[in-house]
Amino acid sequence: MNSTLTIALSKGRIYKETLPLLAKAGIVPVDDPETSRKLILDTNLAHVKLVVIRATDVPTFVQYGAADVGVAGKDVLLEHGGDGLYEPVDLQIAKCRLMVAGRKDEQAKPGRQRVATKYVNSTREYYAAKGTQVEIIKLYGSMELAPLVGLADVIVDLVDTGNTLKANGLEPLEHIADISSRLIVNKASMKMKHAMVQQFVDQIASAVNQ
Ligand code: PRT
Ligand code: MG
Repeated sequence: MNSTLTIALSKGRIYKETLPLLAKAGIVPVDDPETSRKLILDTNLAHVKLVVIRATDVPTFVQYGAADVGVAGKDVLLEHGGDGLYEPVDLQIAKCRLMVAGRKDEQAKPGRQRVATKYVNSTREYYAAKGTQVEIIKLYGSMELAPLVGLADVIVDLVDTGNTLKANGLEPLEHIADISSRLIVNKASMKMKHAMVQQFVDQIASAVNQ
C-alpha cells in the first residue's frame, strides 16, 4: 500500500498561514516554495510531501486523489462543489468575506443588474435565494475594474480590509458569506490510508484549537 501522505497547498497567504499548523503537527518543509521552482516539496518526514499549486486547483487535485489532503478557501470550495471531498476542519486562517460591492455614488438602476465575478456559482445561488434576476459576467481577475468601465453594475469579490475597494472608489454593499480556509480530504484516502490520514486530521484540528 502507498503510505505517502501528499498535501496540496497554494503559495501565498494559504501557505504562510498553514505552515505554523503543519509545524505543530511535526511537519516542516525542506524547500521554500516562494524561492524553489520545485512543485513537489520534501518535508522533514520521508513519507510526507507537499504539492504547491494554484489555489483554485487544490480541490481538484484532492478530489482525484493526486493529493490525499489539501487546504482551500471556502470561496474556492463553494465554486468547486466539493465532490469526492471531506471537509473535516475549519482552519480559521486566510479569513475574509464574500461581498457584493459597487460604486460609492451609484444609484440602483431599473432593470436587470449586471454582476461581474469569478465566483459564478456562489453569485448565482445568492441572487436566486433573494429572488433577484441578474446577469452574471464571469471574470478571472481585476473585478474591481468592471464597475469603473461600465462592464457591470456591481461585483462579487472577497473583501478583507476593504482597501482594494476603497482605492477604486467602490464600497461593500451586501455580505454573502464569511470565508476561511478548510482542510479537505480525499474520500478514498480517508478509507485506504485511514490511520495516517485520521492522525493528520486530528493533529491539525488540535493545532487549530491551541
Ligand atoms: O492570486 P492568485 O491568482 O495566484 O490565486 P488566488 O487569488 O486564488 O490566491 P490567493 O493566495 O490570493 O488567495 C487564496 C485564498 O485566500 C482565497 O481563495 C481566499 O480564501 C483567501 N483570502 C483571504 C483572500 C483574501 N483574504 C483577499 N483579501 N483572497 C483574496 N483576497 C483579495 C481579494 O480578491 C481582493 O482583490 O484581496 C483583495 C481584497 O483585500 P482587501 O484587504 O483590500 O479588502
Ligand atoms: Mg490572489
